[in-house]
Amino acid sequence: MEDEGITKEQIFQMLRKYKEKDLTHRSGRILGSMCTCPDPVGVKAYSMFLESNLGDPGLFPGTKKLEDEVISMLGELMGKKDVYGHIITGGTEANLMAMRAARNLTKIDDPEIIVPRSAHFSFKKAAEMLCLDLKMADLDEDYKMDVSSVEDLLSDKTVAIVGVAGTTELGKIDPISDLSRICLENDIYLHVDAAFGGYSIPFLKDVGYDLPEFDFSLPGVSSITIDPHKMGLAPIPTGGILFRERKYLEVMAIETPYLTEDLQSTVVGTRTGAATAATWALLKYHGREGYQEVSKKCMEITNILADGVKKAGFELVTRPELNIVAFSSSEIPVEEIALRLEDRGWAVSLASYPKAIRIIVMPHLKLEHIEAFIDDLRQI
Ligand code: 0PR
Repeated sequence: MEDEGITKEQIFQMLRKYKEKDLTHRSGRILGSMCTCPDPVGVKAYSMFLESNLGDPGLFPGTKKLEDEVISMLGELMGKKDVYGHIITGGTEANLMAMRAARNLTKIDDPEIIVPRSAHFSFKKAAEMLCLDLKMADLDEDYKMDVSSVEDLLSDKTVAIVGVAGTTELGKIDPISDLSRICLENDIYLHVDAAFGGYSIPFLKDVGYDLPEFDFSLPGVSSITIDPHKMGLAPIPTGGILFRERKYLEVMAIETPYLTEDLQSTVVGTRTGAATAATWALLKYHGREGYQEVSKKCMEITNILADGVKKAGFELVTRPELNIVAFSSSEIPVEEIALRLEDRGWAVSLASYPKAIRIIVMPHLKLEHIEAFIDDLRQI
């Protein structure tokens, strides 16, 4: 730090230089991100509540009320209006909270959790931090969690099973209704990671897509991760964790001696209320119909992309269930395809299992971007 400050003009001129180096979702060139351009309504709501700290909610009762309303709206979307939860930093923190609740509920020594091989790496972090033994269930031929593998891994040390509704790499929905049955029969905590799919599966079902049950309407589901900063169009960082019962928050509550609340269950202490305001504003602004439109458009473009990829001579890993297309080639290694696409200005990402180019058709991707991409693929 210099001794003397510089002018605002100098600062913002310098900041613009840094920002110019960044990619922007608006360009339509970012194909491998689960984030998108934040909706301006959410940005405005976010900026109104920058000062608000939900870590000390007694000082911000208006924001706390907004959070209660958001949790109830998200709960309703997930099949149960009276749920308990918080708006937090994202899917990683949500998954960590769910695993912490599951572990704290039992008194099992050397606790284990079962996650699908396709689970997001946040479960590896959670397992390490919470001293949980991570058991990976196999996937079936459609890259969904194999129920018989889950049954093989079950033991008297299992404290939680995790299913994913919208996997990170392929957008697949695990057989949550089977997991719900297994968890009820064995009295085990079931967490559904719908960080990506939570804001699209219900809306796609509304408009006629045939997608499986995955939420609190299944009686075995204990908690759900649902991220407003993915398909919910909220500014980052905005995640959501929902619990079926209050006891799951209570088993991980820590006393907070000098704050306006006595107990705190979230991982972070000081916690922005801005993310809550943005989520509230966007749910009200778009309504169910607005979000149906967003998801439907993404799926239409996904299907056009999937057809285009095949016509350009590549092989789809699997039929897209949500708005992710993964493909490879028998002739060119995927790393080489990615390099050639990068040379043409496309920021793609690679799926690890199986190895493939992975395109997430987020709301910032329009038909013209996908058509230009397919043209480039053909030339490759
Ligand atoms: N659960 C699922 C199913 C996810 O896909 C992700 C993230 C998480 C949990 C963790 O969420 P947070 O990253 O909010 O903690 N999925 C993306 C991924 O890791 C996140 C992402 C977004 C990555 C934008 C890159 C990017 O440019 O691939």
